[in-house]
Amino acid sequence: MDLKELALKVDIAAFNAKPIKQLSLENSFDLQDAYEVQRLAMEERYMRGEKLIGLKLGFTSYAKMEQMGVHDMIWGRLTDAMLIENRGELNLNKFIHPRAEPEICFRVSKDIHGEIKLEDLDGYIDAMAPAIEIIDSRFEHFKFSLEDVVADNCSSSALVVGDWTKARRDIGDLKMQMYFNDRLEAEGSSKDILGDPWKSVQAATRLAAQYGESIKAGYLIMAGAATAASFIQAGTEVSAVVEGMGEVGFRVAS
Ligand code: OOG
Ligand code: MG
Repeated sequence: MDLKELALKVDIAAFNAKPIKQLSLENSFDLQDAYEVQRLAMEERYMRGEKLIGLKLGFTSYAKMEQMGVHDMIWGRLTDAMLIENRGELNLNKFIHPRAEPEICFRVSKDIHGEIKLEDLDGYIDAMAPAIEIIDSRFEHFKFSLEDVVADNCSSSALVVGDWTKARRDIGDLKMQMYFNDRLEAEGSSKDILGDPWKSVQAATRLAAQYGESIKAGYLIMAGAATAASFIQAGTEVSAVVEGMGEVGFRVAS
């Protein structure tokens, strides 16, 4: 099977915001192949001028695993084209069926080579911020297998990052809320992210090393959603609050 062909399929689906059938329905490929499809699909984006700005972890919370029926941690790549300014606007025409989820974002302050131990991460991360990830599966009905979603760069499509605060370790139980037009849409705790979001950062260093991706100073690491994701609609003001870190938000254009 031609992995490059699968990569072009997901890339074109993302580029045109047109859903496709799950790749796994007609192709048999394993997890390692899926990460290779993701890498090849990202090459297409880089060729169009997009720049890698960081990594994201997925299915780091039970709420997300249950919602999507996938029970293994996954990772994907973030590019500058996915960034939405805090309090900025998101235009739905570039998306298929986008959903939003509340997250915590970490900022890398020093190049990371290889896996870093949990207790040594302080030397590499200088700041953290409340964030919202907008995910948009390229597969029909937002349905996928583990291999499908990995090939599709873990549904990554956009992110909004709030104001940075100095990184600290004691963030193991912070309330995380997402609001749609000031109505509480989802609520969880940072402990729902692997028991401690720093564990997501640790996992990112392990996975990046395993797959030969480098993590550079200035990169962002999205730790994964604390709650299930919700579909967003035109005209909605979406915001997220992480206890002690402040608020982040965007408006869905109408
Ligand atoms: C896959 C992406 C999962 C998270 O934070 O758990 C993810 C999906 O749900 O489509 O980003
Ligand atoms: Mg996410």
